[in-house]
Amino acid sequence: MMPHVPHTVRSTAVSPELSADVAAALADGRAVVALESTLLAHGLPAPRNRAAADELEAAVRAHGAVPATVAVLDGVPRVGLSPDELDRVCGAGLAKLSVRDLGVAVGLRRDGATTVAATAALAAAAGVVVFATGGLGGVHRGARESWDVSADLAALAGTGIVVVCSGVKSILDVAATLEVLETGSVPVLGYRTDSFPGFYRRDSGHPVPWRVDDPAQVAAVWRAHRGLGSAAGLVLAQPVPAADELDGALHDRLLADGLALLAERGITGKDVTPALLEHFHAGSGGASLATNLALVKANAELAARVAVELSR
Ligand code: PSU
Ligand code: MN
Repeated sequence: MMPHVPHTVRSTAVSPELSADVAAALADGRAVVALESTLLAHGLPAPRNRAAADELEAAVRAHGAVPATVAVLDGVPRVGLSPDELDRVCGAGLAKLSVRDLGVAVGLRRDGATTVAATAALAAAAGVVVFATGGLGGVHRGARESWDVSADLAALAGTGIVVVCSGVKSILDVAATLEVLETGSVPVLGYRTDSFPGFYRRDSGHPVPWRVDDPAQVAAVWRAHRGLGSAAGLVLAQPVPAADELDGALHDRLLADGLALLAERGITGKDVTPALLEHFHAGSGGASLATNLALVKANAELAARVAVELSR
């Protein structure tokens, strides 16, 4: 006789675990905004990152939406984190997970912070439509030789989510990044701007294809984009508030030094973005950190307003 196997799990579906307030909000059709954890774990220095996590969630709540910070903890993909879980995300040593790493982290029961790509994938799987971050990953300078193109771009082309960001970091090849977004059929909207923002700077020097001036327009565009059958996400690019913009000369100097440092130290792959951000924070005496915090907070606020509009 075959021994009786009490429960054989055949389904391989892994769905993200929702926090109670995120689950309740989604069930009621209320506004939810996903927040990314790589910017906390690898983009901001500890312990400032922990306060930032709370500030971003508070900014979302202040504008009428429920925040859902996304990460993988003990192999469980989570959408909506408790204070203890945010402590873990902001502590030392968390892996940086892009989409390709999600199955590995789940299969091996690891912890990890999610990038824009991985956050978008998990948020969309949970039914969250709006997501706020700082800057998208993109095509790196010298990508013709290094082939360094962030998986964020492919993820956006295939994931139905609205990403509110301040453009892409000026450390990237902005023109090439915009081209790849076009190839991926990802609409790019400037929020109250005609210029694609450059993260630390309000203007990357490249125009945006379209401009919108209020959250209702974003909601109308999103509904039409999806209604017409597109599977792609949408980029809503908002420049950093003018008062928080990094000084232009300081920015250009740090960028040139930072790129030289990368080459000198042979930094590649997923370490490139965190290393450059850290170089900016150290080299600007904290000015770039203030800029970074201000822009992410403004994006969380705008994302909440868009999510509220979409929940109507
Ligand atoms: N925006 C920030 N800080 C960050 C990042 C974005 O303000 O740290 C992160 C995001 O998680 C983004 C990642 O997905 O950088 C891009 O990394 P890569 O270039 O290795 O794909
Ligand atoms: Mn890369």
